[in-house]
Amino acid sequence: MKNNNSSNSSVSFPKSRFAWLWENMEGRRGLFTVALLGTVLYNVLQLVVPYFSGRLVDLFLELNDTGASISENAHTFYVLIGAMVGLTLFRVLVVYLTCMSYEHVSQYVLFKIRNFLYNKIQRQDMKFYSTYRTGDLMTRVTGDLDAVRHNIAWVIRSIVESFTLFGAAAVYFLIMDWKLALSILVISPLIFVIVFRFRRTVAPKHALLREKLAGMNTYAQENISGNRVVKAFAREDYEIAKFGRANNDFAETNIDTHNTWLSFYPYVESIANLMPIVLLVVGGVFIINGQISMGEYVSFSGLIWAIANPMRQMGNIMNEFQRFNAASAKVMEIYYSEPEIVDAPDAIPHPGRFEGSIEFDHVSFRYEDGNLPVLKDVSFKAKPGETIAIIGETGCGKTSLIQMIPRFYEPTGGRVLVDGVDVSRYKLEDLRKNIGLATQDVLLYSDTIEGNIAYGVSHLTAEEVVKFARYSAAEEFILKMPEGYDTIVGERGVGLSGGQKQRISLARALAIEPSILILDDTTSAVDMETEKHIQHSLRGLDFNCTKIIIAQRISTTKFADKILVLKDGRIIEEGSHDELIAQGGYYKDLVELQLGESVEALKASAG
Ligand code: DUT
Ligand code: MG
Repeated sequence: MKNNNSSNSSVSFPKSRFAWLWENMEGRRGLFTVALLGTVLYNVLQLVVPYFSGRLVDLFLELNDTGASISENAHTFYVLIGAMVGLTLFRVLVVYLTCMSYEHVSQYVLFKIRNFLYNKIQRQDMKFYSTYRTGDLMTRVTGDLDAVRHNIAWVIRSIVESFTLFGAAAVYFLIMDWKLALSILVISPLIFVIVFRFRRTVAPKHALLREKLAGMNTYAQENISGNRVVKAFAREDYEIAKFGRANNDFAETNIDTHNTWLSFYPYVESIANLMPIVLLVVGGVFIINGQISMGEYVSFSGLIWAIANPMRQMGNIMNEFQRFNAASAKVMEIYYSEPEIVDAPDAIPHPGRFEGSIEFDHVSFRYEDGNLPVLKDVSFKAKPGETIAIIGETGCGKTSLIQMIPRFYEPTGGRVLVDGVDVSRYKLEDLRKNIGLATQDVLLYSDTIEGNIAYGVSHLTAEEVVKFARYSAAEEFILKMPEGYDTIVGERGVGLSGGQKQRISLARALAIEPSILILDDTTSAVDMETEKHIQHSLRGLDFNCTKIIIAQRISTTKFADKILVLKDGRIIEEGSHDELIAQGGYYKDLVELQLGESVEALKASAG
């Protein structure tokens, strides 16, 4: 698998990140808006309490006899205290409810996008799967998506919070005393300059960090699923060291990313700390001059944090926002990806069975990432019910050829026709439902044997499962299994031999009673006797079916109506077993090689 998808964060998407989030919030947009308003509200309320304390000071403390003034104005005093306590409690309630709402909305969006992505990934074509590494895809639906969630639950909230707090405090200061307010606020733009510089430094680090994480996940995923190979070559230490390096690399990148803020932090902190000093000096002078009251000064200094803290918080927010930026690009890339092989807009529906005729009409093909043509001007026909065998040395293009029939790939030249119609004209689902495919590397699901056989037709009865197991000569070994057809196989179940797996995969392909059956080296791992049984049942299937069989053994190809000999992507010989032997070419040599005797000698001994 290639890794050419690592850093295309510059790709453009149909929607901006925020428009995309908004789109996925559908159903919870109202709640999210209310939460945002709640955030604005509780931050404004944060300023009201200091306002009241300022009023208290002015009303009572500035007088000479505080005790006497409190007892005289007891009513006002208690109202002010009560309002402060009441407002604080109310504010806590609003904070609680808004936090719950953000969490709820973020989980809702996470759930929605994750399902959407899974759906997207399921429907991708072969090219997608050879482009993206599994570990990378896993990272997108887990870690990256979580960064998106975090953006809703925390980053957006923090931005609104900081700006409200700062804005409200600034307005409040300006109303109280614009000169004192300006002398403090004039410092703040400096912080924005620093934070934007920080953004430029940290953004590429987050992109890198995200790649390292995906890389590490890919190592882990490949080594866990490929652990038999690791063991076979006794490469555990090597793999552990390799993972250790990836892990270390990730940790270091992480530290580096977080340290980035540390190099900006002293400036921001100094500027933030400058504000109370300015207040002390300028405010002090203003009090002496009588320009502001003591109470106003108390309100100012009680609120100076509302200006300074959002400034301090900016770095943190920017950091998390860049993480979201890097991650969301990865998520959106999959979100907006489209398979290249899709139904034509005017695709022909074909709900029923196909007759099963196949025609390759001057088909050529090359893989997008390969530079050599894999198929060159391949033409042949198969009538409904016929058996076509394809033989040829490894890498000559057999698997590539059969992948054109279910449209896993599309020819770069020529056409593939099924029932006389170009396969690209059918609806993909209708076409593929009619094709039973047993691939070269067998993958069984962690499910019962019965479940695996019935994978393509969930309503298959137990009798039918047995029937298809018999066709593929699998019944005997299945019955010897601890729980017969209910034995769990696959990753966590009992192990099966290569030939056993092949037979289950053959039964699975047969179970859909396809109009076209494609077997890619499906009997390569079974013994001659079993293969004979399979060949026999394939000839006697109780449904009509055109068969394309890729094989290496003459015993498999012998009974085919037509044998195609493929060499370097070209058909070099074509005909029945006898015809090809008579022709005396590659096929005849192969027969002799496999039988260990010359054809002539065999004929003579047969008499
Ligand atoms: N190839 C690619 N990309 C792929 C698959 C194959 O470039 O995703 C190349 C490898 C090979 C050629 O295409 O050179 C044909 O491969 P194919 O898998 O069709 O060969 P085969 O005839 O099925 O070989 P085997 O008998 O080993 O299965
Ligand atoms: Mg192959």
